[in-house]
Amino acid sequence: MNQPVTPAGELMADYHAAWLPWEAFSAIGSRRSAIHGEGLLADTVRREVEDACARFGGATGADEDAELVLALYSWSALPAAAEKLRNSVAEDPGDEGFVLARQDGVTVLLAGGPAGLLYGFFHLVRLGEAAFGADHPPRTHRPVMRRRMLDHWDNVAVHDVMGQVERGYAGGSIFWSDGALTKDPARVRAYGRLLAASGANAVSVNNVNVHAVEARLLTDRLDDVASVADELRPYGIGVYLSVNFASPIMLGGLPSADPLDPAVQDWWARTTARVHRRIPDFGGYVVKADSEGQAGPFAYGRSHAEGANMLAAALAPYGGVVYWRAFVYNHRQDWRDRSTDRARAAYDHFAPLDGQFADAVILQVKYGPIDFQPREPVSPVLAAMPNTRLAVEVQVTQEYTGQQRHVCYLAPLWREVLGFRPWGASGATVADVAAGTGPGGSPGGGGGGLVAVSNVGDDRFWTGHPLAQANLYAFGRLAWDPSLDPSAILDEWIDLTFTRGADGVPDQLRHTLHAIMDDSWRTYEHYTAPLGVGFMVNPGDHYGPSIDGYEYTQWGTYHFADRNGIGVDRTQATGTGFTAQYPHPWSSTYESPHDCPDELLIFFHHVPYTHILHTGATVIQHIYDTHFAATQRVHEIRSQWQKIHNVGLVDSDLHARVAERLNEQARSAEEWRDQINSYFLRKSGISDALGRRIY
Ligand code: GCV
Repeated sequence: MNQPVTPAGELMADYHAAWLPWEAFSAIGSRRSAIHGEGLLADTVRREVEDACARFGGATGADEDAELVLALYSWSALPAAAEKLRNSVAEDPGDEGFVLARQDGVTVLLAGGPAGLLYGFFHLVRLGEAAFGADHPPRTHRPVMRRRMLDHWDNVAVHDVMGQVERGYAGGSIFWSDGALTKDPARVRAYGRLLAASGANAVSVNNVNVHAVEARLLTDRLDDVASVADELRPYGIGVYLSVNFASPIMLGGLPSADPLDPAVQDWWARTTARVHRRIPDFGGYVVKADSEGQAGPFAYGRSHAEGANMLAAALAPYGGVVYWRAFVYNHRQDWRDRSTDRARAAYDHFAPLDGQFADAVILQVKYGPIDFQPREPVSPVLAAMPNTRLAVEVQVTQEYTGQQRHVCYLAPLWREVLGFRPWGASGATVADVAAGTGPGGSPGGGGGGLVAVSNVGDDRFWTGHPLAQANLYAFGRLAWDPSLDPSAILDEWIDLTFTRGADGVPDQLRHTLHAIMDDSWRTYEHYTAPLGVGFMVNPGDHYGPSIDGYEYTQWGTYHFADRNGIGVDRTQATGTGFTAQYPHPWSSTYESPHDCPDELLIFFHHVPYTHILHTGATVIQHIYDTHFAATQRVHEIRSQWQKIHNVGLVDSDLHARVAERLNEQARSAEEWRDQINSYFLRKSGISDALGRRIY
C-alpha cells in the first residue's frame, strides 16, 4: 500500500485511537482548506489537515475555493473570508483562543496565537460535519483556566510495592521504562496529541514522591526530560518536573536544604538556569513537601511560604512556576486522640500563610480535605486564601474510585466541585477561584487552574478500563470550560470515540453508554463507604472493602462506628471544629446534623443509626438500601453491555476488556455490599426493614 504516511497517521496506526480515530477527521479531510500561520503549532495543524486530506480526498493550500480557513488573527495577508471575519470581531481572542464563524458557505477560524489554532482545529474535529452546516455568526472560544495540567505519578524505575506508576492502573509509565527513557517516544507524542484534543496543556512527568533515581531528572538525567518535552511540544504540552526539596543535599552535596541558606538558594538558581537552558519552555516544578515522609522546610524551622518562595525565585526569571502541594498532614497520628483531625490539616498549615507566597507560586489543593475520596466536602482551603494563586487538584487515576476495574465516570464529581459556591448561592465558585476570577481577583497574575493525577499507562487502551478514557477526556474539557455539562461531555466523547460511518453513533450504543456511565460515580459511592465517611478500603492498595482497615492506624482516617452510631464529629460545638474552617453559610450548614446534606452527614457528624435523613430513611436503612440497589445496578449495566456485544456495536477486543472489568466490578460490589451491610447489622443490631439477606 502506497498510502502517504504522515506523523499523525503513524500515531493513529500504532496506538489505540481513543477519541481521535480516523473517522473523526473525515469532515475536515474531505474538504479544501487554507491554513495561514507559522511556528511549530501551526505546522502541527497543517500536518494534521494534510494527513486527513490524504485519507479523505480533500486538499490544502487553495485560498480562493477553500471551504475551511484556519488563520492567525494577526496574519497579514488573510483570504477574503477571513479578512471579513477579522473586521467583524472586536478583539484578538487571546493566545489560546479562537473565533469561529460560518459565512457564505465558508468556515473560518481565526486564532489569537498558534495554540489557539491547535485548539480550534480540535474543536472542528469535535464538531465534524456540524462545522460545515448553516452559516452562523462569530463565536469566541477561549479556556476559562489558563493552566490545565496532568500530573503523572510515574517512577523512572519500578519502586517497591507501588510498582512503576504510583496508584497507576494502566500498566507501566509511558515516559520511563526499565529505569531509562522510554524507547517508544511516539507513544508520548500520541499522548500529547490526545491531551491537546481534550484541552490540557501541561504534564508533570514524574511522581511527587521523588525517590533517588527520579531526583536526578533535575540534573544528570535532564536530557531524558528534554526528550519527553521534545515529543510533547508539537502539541502545545508544557513539561514540569516533580522535585525533591532535599535535592541540594541529594544531588548538590550541600549539608542542608534550608530555603534561607544562600548556598541552597544559589544551588536552586544555578540548577534551574541549567534546566531552562536545556528546555527553554520548561514549565516549572511540582513539590510535595513535609508530607508522607517527603522532605520539606519544616526540618529547618521554615514555613511553606519560605520553602515555596525560594523555588519561585529560581523559576521566575524564566517565567516558570512552582506548584506547591497543600496535601500536608500528620501521617503518624495517635488514633486514640480524637481531637486531632486530618481534615483540618491543610487549612491549619496554609490559611495563615495567605498573602506570603510569591507570584510564581501556585498552591495546589486537593478538592477535598482528606484524600480524593468518592465523596468529601470541598476543601475549605479553596475559600481561605484570596491572596494566593490556587489550583484545584483532582484524581483521574481511580485510586479510590474502583482503580479502573470499576466504571466510574468522574466528570459529575468534578463538575460538582467546580460549581460549588463556598460563600453561598450568590458567591463565586471553586472554578472562579481556580481561574483567578474569585475573591481577591487574580493573585500572582492568574489562577492556578486545574490539575489532575493522570490515569494513563502503557496499556493498549491507555487507561486499563477503556471507558476510563472518558475521564481523561472530561478532565481536559472541564479545565477548558468548567461549566460544561458532564452528560454533554460524555456525548462528545462517545461521538468521537465510537462514530463509524456516515450515520454516526448508533442510538443503542449511545443509550447504553449513558446508562452505564452517567450515574456510575453515584452508583460507586452507594455500594462503597456510606454518607461521606470515606476510607473503608484495604490499607495499602486501597482496593475493596476493609471497614476497620484504617480504624486503629496512624493515618488519621477513622469512622468511629460503635453499637450506637457512626461518623466523625467535626462540629465546633462538640467536635474537632473543622466546620469553622468554612465561610458562612456552609460553616453553619455543616455544623447542624439537620441541615448538613445527607451525602456528607457522617463526614461531619457522629449520629445514631436511627438518625432520620432528609430522604426520610434512617441512616442504617439508607446503608442497606443503597448497598442493595447499587449492587443490583452493577448487574444491570453488565447485562446492558452484553447486549451491545450481541449486535456487534463495538470492537470485540474493547468489548471483551470492558466485559472482563464489569465482571470484577460486579464481584467487588457484592463484596462491598455484603461486608458493609453485615458489619453494620452486627454493630447496630438493627435488621433490614425489607428483610433482605445480610450475613
Ligand atoms: C503520591 C495519597 C496516595 C499516595 C499519594 C498521595 C499524594 O495518599 O495514596 O500514593 O502519593 O496521596 O497525593 O501525594
